[in-house]
Amino acid sequence: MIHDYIIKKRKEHPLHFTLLDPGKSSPEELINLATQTAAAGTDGFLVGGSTDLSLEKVDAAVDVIKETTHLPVILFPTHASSVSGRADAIFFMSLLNSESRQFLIGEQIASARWVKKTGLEPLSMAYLVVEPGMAAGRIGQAQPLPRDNPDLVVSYALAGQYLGMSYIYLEAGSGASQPVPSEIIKAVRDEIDVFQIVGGGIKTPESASEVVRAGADIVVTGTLVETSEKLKEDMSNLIQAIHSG
Ligand code: 1GP
Repeated sequence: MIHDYIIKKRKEHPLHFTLLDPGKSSPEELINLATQTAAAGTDGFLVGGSTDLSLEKVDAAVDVIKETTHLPVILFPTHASSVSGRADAIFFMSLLNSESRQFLIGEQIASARWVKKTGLEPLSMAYLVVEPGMAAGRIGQAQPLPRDNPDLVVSYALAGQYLGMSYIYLEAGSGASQPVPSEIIKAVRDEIDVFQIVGGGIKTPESASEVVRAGADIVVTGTLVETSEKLKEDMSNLIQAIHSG
């Protein structure tokens, strides 16, 4: 089970997950990205993106990543229509600060029976979009949570925990100029007992270390993987900073 894998690994060190977007990279590119990030020490892969991905694209992406590495492949979906039954698990998530019922519970209802049928392991997650939020905020129709209001983010995170969610994901948005502020990560860490995932705008070992020191259990990076010219080296440095945090 992937949840058990995460519990076990977290006892050793904070984790790094690599986000791969089948809307941005071809299957051939995904093989290269997965090979290099696995060699650099990533702990697992998230597959998803904010664009409208077809099921065929996600299926193909999951297949090539699973053929390339033995690491867990977890769906990070936007829509029920692109939930691939070939992954190991799915972040079964509700965007708690969305203003749209669709992202609070609609897509989840639409995918629930398919998750059951395919045997995907659901990892229950509260997804919180913090400013600037980028495409995740726009597409998810979120009112991004203010960067200067840790108390409000704690209220959302606690609500997620009390609703039974095992993971709280603080998302600044892919390509954000700055990660979620440390003050927010610390405040959430102090109040919740479940796993804290942080992503969006993390591009350097220094910013990754800061996020981990503030209290992230899992750090997600996507843009760096797509844009780095020395992928293996950049990822090794970033992942080392996270693992030693
Ligand atoms: C997006 O948090 C992830 O959902 C990753 O963000 O692309 O900025 O690394 P980046």
